[in-house]
Amino acid sequence: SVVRTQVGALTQELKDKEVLIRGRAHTIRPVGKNMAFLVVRKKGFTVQCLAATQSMGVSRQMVKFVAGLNRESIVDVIGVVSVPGNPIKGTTQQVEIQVRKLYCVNKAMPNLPINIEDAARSDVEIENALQAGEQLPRVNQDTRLNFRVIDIRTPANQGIFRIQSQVGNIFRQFLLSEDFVEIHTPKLIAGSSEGGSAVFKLDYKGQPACLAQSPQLHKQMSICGDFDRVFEIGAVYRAEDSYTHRHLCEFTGLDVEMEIEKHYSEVMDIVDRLFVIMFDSLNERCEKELEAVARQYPFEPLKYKPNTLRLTFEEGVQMLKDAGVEVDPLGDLNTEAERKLGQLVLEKYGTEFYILHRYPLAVRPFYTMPCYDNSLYSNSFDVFIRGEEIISGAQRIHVPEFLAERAQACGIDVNTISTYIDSFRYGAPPHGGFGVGLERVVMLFCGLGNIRKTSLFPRDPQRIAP
Ligand code: ATP
Ligand code: AMO
Repeated sequence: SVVRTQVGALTQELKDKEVLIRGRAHTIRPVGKNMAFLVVRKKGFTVQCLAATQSMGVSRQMVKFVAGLNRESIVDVIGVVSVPGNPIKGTTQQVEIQVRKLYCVNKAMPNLPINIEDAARSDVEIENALQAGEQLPRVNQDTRLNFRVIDIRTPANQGIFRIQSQVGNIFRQFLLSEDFVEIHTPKLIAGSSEGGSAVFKLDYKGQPACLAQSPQLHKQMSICGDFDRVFEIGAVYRAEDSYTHRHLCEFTGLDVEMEIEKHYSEVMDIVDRLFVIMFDSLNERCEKELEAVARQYPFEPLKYKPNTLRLTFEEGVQMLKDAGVEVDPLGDLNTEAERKLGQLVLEKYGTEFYILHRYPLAVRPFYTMPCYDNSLYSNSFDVFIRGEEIISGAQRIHVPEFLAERAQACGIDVNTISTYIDSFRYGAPPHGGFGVGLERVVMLFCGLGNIRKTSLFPRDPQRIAP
């Protein structure tokens, strides 16, 4: 009887057993008219199958059929497992299947727009081949993204999105275990939630509306509604107008909001514990995936400490000044200064993950609580991996009159957020929270230089397809 099994489960223990596997025709190599090798791939595992007229009663016609398969077609292979004398090169499974029958379940088109092994090649491989006088095709990013369905079949991409899935899982597991409630806030809202112009506007049955720039207003309103601690994993929309390596027009936000007793450090404590557990768990659960990513895009494992370093913005500015970098002490750090500070922190403290807090109030959103001791600064923070921002967070203003005043001062039309401001008139506890960009976490944890690599179907100012 035939054993239905998976490519990844094919071991030498199955020797002489007849098996049925389903997978893709990864590569096809005919040898003369009487033999054809077919490598079948499933979930990143590969096995070599041999269709030969000398064995299993295979006809010449059958060999021709195998030889003529289009790559990436879906096939069912029935055959007997054998263990070859010499190790098989280039497949993950160390057995071979002697094909008895083969069905093409659904065929792929003959010449795919990109080849998996071209898309899976590392720059180093291409350079080495060049040195040896051989030219290997390089698939550029736009082509990859245009044919993303094929591109995401590469081992590195399979790894990236399995890691991404784990980031979301670990986030949810940790927060549920800390008594947070998962919420789902509306993505169609009346106005901008972050201030600024990067908003997608739309017509909501005759009323002006927009796509939520964050769940900010509604996560805070949920706190006013007596959920002490909430989180959300959801889509965030930003009408960014410039094309950068780290901005998308739609990304996944991991958002947290919680009551606090006294100090915004309680929010930073959650960030600290969550992310140390996150990194430990990723290293543990995603070993294979991280290896697959590193094989194509080499990177050093992230350096982090069991207790996350916290620096004040003023301390950060001083470190930059000492290194000869001029920055506005009450302005924001630009991308270059953030990177430089990341380097300085690594040299001085040996970590690539740290929190910078007490930002100047002027560069934070209207809902941010000023510092009690100095209103030029605020009870807020950003969190960095390898010198790039992954999180913004803060204590929020919970006094309605002050909130309205700050919104106005920041140029926001208070009418568009009146229900939000009113929420604080019904009694609101002190609270704070933060927002994480999922794609940025994966990009920076894996040292990838472009956020399009960690977005399954990225939306940027130039792309809304596929
Ligand atoms: P966030 O939206 O959380 O603040 P961010 O990474 O966009 O994340 P910002 O504080 O907006 O951070 O900006 C930090 C720096 O990043 C800016 O000083 C600017 O140099 C650069 N930057 C931000 N947005 C853009 C953009 N759309 N295009 C180009 N550069 C940008
Ligand atoms: P902020 O605007 O800093 O804060 O966004 C939070 C985090 O989201 C990510 N991010 C982005 N990722 C991809 N493409 C973008 N265009 C983009 N913009 C931001 C970053 C950033 O750190 N409401 C606050 C959070 C809070 O205080 O709770 C907010 O939205 O990783």
